[in-house]
Amino acid sequence: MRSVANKFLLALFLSGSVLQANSQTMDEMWDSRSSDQEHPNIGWFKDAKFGMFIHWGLYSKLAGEWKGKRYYGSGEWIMNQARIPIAEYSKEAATFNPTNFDAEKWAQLAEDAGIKYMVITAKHHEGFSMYDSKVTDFDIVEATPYKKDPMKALAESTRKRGIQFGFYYSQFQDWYEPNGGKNTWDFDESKKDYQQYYNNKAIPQLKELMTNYGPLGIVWFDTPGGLTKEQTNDFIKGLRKLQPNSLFSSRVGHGLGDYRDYGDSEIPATPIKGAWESIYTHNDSWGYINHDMNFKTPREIVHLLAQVASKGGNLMLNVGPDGTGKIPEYSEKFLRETGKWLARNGESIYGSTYGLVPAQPWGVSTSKPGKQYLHVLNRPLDGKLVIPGFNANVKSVAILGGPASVPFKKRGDVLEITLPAGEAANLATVCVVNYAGKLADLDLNAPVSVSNQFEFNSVEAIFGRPQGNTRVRSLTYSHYYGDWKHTTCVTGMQDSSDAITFQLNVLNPGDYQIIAEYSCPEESAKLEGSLHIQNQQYLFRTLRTSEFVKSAPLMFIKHTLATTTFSTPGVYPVVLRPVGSGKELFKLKSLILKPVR
Ligand code: FHN
Repeated sequence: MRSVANKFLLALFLSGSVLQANSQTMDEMWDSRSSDQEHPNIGWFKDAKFGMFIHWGLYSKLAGEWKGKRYYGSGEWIMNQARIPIAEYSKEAATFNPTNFDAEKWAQLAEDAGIKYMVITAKHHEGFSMYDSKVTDFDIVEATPYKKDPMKALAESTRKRGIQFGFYYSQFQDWYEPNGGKNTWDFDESKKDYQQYYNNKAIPQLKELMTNYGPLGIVWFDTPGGLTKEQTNDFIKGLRKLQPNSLFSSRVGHGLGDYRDYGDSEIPATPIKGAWESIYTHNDSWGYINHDMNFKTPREIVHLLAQVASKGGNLMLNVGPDGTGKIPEYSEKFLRETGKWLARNGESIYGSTYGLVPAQPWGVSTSKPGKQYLHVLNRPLDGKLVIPGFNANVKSVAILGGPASVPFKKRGDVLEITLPAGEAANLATVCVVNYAGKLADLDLNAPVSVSNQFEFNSVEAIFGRPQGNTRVRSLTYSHYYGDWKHTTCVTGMQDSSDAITFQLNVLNPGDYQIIAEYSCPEESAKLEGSLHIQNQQYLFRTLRTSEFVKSAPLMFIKHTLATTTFSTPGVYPVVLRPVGSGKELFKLKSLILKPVR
């Protein structure tokens, strides 16, 4: 029966009809691929490493303000945040006239930034189509004085520069349509017929996008709903017939799709094999907001790119053009600076896989056959990079875009590289270590380096070994609205049988402060905990910071728990546990070892 239903669904798909089913949540985890084989065209994606996301719609014209009230966070959600009735919101189209839009300028910016693929919103949740659609008049050609289709030009301008082009499509949420998902202020959600929405809008529009704009590198689905896993599989099969080479994001739903998208502004805590992508806003909003000036600097973008690449993934960074079609000045400026860094150091990013040198106080690594690229994000005071556990024969070490050979020495399996002076100005210096032999895969249980050559050494929660009820997990929260943040923390420690142990590889003896960076709600404040190191126990009492509520900020404090003296280099375990109260001690983000100067 099932195969008959699927065939029926496939036929319906191609004729534009899809069966309705129970909705699913945005948090639907990546549980299984639509097949075990990778998409035959996944290679360009895994090599590309750096993409540009563009959120551009009617919301860009509102710029985070409605009837004199300013909204913060996701500017593209203003219709929802302000619960603007369709009758009012749709009128905005009559004055949407993006005469500053210039496809060549946007594509050139992407090229200058070292970007290899671009994904732009064809239709976001607001339901307005930013392309010439025959399915609805609520689109940029029929409903605005602009009357042109910007997507045709952008597709051509990117493609001629060798940049893969793709569309973002909100396949379930559509606040303009009576049967689209999640407009609960104009409609009664319980009376909606999602099947009708898929039949009459989502599927016909996806067909238009996958037929009229040339070969698409990616179709980037978002906030899935209204289909079962089986129906999503058939939905995918129907689309594949239109563009077999196009890659589908995992937000098509049910853990399907051709590569995994993490949560908004989320990087996995450990290296991940396979094809995956972290997506970040450039400021705090996807859509343009004129009062959001929190733009990530070139250094922050480069460090973010290095962090993501060191774990094996792609970074797709979003820009939000304004209602006139202009990309914000600081997005242009900072992306171009990033491009200059990539022009010199791109070899360490493009085509790389996750690094085999575990994260160090100085930075992270990426890999290519016979090479480790060491991204120096935090320059050691003595200019010496120490890489413990480098069990391979080093042939040479160079600086990308700099000296072809820099001094290095090996003491056992410890590699030490002397960085040339004057590199500090670089957003991130990259050492390339050419080696023979095979480096072992990453051991996440390896001790974490601690050195007095840095202002501080942050030992992240993921490197802790939990005992008892203790769990290491990613916590999601936001500051404004929809500007999701993720922090991996040690959680669940409530009794003395619960503990977290870190193994510190102390490279330089001396005095160090031991600081816990944690979040602590009122109910856990003033609880006693203990820190155990070098046969010494240090007791402490927690300090209150903030409650853990997903839609509110999760605030952290840096609390000095102990001062200790390491008399010799070596591996030292440090154990944290509650004295025992039955309440969670705190949510530990990191342990910080700060050399006493
Ligand atoms: O609701 C959308 C949001 O507006 C934005 O498009 C992001 C981009 O990843 N996706 C959804 C929230 O995760």
